[in-house]
Amino acid sequence: MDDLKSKYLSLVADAADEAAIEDLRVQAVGKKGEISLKMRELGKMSPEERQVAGPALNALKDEINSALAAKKVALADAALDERLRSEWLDVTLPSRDRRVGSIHPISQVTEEVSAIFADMGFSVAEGPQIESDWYNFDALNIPGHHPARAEMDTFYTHRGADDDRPPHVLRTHTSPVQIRSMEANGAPIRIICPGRVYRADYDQTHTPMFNQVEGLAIDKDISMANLKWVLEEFFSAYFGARVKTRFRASHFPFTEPSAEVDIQCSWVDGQLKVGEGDGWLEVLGSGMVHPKVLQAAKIDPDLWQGFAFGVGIDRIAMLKYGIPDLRAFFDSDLRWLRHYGFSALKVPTLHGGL
Ligand code: 2NL
Repeated sequence: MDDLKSKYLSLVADAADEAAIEDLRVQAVGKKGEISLKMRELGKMSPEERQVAGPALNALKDEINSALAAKKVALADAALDERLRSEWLDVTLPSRDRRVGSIHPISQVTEEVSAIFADMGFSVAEGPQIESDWYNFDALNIPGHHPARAEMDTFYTHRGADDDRPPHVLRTHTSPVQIRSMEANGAPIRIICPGRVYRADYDQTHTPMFNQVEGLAIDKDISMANLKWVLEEFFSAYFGARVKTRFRASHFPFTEPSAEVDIQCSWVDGQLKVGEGDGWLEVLGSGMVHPKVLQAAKIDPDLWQGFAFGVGIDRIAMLKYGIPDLRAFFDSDLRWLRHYGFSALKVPTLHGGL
């Protein structure tokens, strides 16, 4: 019995892990373990022998069980100590650098413009970028022979060989959105239509896709005086300084009379300043909506009249933020724009990353 005890206590002491302890438990006190076999022999003993051996075996079983349990706890403690020693974190290390997303400057300017016009009672209308030639041209009094309708200037969709419907176009302005709005809601109406437009043009100052915002106000007594006030109000709010405008007679098929609008500016040390000096910069086309256009949009030109205008978003974004080349908007790496003060790019990071 003493042999058994010293054998198992030393085996337990030497056990390297939990699996070894479990093996020892089965071997010593398991159903077919050495102690259990000894206990089974108690039946063959005389009562006197049994009275001595029984309690001794029980005591031995208890002792081995508690040695196993104690060793198990000791091993777990040692394992935890080892983990605490090896698995540590330097919480003072800087976090990993991450890329920071931001709002594209065109989207940002579109939001600014929409907010300013919203203050003047204009809501935002949107429509399809692939249009029928009716909405893009005919409804706007642009005749079939007009150069804008030539393949050279407009992207046309492809029709199948046996399909003789007229092809659709990528809208060349957001005017079709205004036609659709007039048709759907009637007059009076005050909307702006920002969005992507397409023209087959590519050089320093033209990209085949660009962004435009058009505005439309139709009521019983809207005049060009209202147009001038709205535009001056807009430019002043947008550029953050009182901006004068100059109207020059012009021609568009969809307005009559038509005017090109310049804003007041000056050049100081090679830098353009909007809203000061005696220079003028052309930024916008406008006019009173042509009666034929109202008619095409199911509005009675004998009852209603109004103004419309169109301006390039890219252009007014460049003017406000001093961006020299239109193609910058198509650069996927926009970090350079921080230089021009685009607020959405000034995202604070933990440790001065991007
Ligand atoms: C330009 C010219 C302009 C319009 C757009 C318009 C829309 C309707 C009816 C009449 Cl539905 N006009 N839009 C009017 C005048 C000029 O844009 O050169 N933009 C940069």
